[in-house]
Amino acid sequence: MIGHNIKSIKGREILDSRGYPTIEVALATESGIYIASVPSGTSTGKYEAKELRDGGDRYLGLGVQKAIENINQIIAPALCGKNPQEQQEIDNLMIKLDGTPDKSKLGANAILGVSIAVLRAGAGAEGVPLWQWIAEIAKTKPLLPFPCLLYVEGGVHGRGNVDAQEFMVTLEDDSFHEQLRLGTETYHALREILNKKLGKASTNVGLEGGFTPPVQETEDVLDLIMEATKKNGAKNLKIIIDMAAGTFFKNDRYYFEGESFDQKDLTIFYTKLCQKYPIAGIEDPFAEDDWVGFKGITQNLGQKINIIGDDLLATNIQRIQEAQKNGACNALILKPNQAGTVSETVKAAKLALEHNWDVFVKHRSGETCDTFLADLAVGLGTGFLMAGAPNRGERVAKYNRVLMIEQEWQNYYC
Ligand code: 2PG
Ligand code: MG
Repeated sequence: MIGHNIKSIKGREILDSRGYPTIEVALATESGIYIASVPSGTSTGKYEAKELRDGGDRYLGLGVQKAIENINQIIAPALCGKNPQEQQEIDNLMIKLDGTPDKSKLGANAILGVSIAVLRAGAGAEGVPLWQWIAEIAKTKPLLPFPCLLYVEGGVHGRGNVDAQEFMVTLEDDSFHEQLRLGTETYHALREILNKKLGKASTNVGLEGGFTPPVQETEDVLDLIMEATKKNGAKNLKIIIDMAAGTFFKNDRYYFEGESFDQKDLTIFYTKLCQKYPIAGIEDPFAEDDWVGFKGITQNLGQKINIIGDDLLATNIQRIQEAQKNGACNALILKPNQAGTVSETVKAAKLALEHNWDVFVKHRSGETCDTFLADLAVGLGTGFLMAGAPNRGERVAKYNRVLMIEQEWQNYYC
């Protein structure tokens, strides 16, 4: 009889897709070794669980050796011998060992790496794919997601072009693989248009594989995307923009495209965009503490489009509850590293789903090739996966994992 209890846990320092250190965890049971790694953001919100970084000169102060020491010397001894299928109990134990509200003592990066490795070991003990194990522990109905493909990047991801951070697209078709094909062909159509109109350098890509053309205005980007869609004959295109408005908010004003806006003017700007383009959602249209701005836009546009809380909600149960109580938004960005454990991530998703919110499982600008997000989106049945452009290995890895699940799916449901 093979034992499934945790035998050892080890952390190591690896690089993320931006060339900054992050954590990889290897967890062993008698039945196997389970690996997990942790992403990291650039436009990080202040309500996220805190990553532990070393400071000093090494790796520009971004080393994670202290967090790894916490894994090897504090978390591992406490978890060895435990049954990895007790996800909630193990996550609670790590939260207790940390003892801070934002996981700043042991580091949310340390805790999340272990939490995902435990989840993988739990699935291994059960002998089922990860997405199915997630559905089992979360008591959710699995569903293949729509890919929300990133086409253009600006703001702090794109370096000096348009101020809005991300322009994403969903396209309707019968299956995930057809949606991915159509979306990817349209991405290549956009590359051709950019090449022709703005020269080769305009198809350089940003942190998440989106093009970073030298255009300054949101409408210019949207026109280019519409042109690419028409060229490719793609139907039912929907656009989602991540404004990441916190990145251009200062002293109660929004400094955007060479002008300064208050909440009312910015809402008018968004309303006009929605009248002109097929926009399905706006993520972080206002800064993370601007509840007034969020409430206003949800009242105005919330019937028609998703007002999506990312930095506003930070995958945090209390903030989601607050937003539901006062109608500040109507959709959730779900990022496991904002919460810091698998169990809290699951709770956040369920809270949103029970409220009939759309839930977008989302990557970070600093990613690894870990494909956990794909299983998470399928297992929780969130309906949407935002994993960047169909370009850059760490982005494509997640979409490719859904393609694999699509085939596994046949064995379970067809
Ligand atoms: C966001 C994320 C992911 P970052 O704002 O939604 O695109 O950006 O990981 O840089 O915080
Ligand atoms: Mg965002």
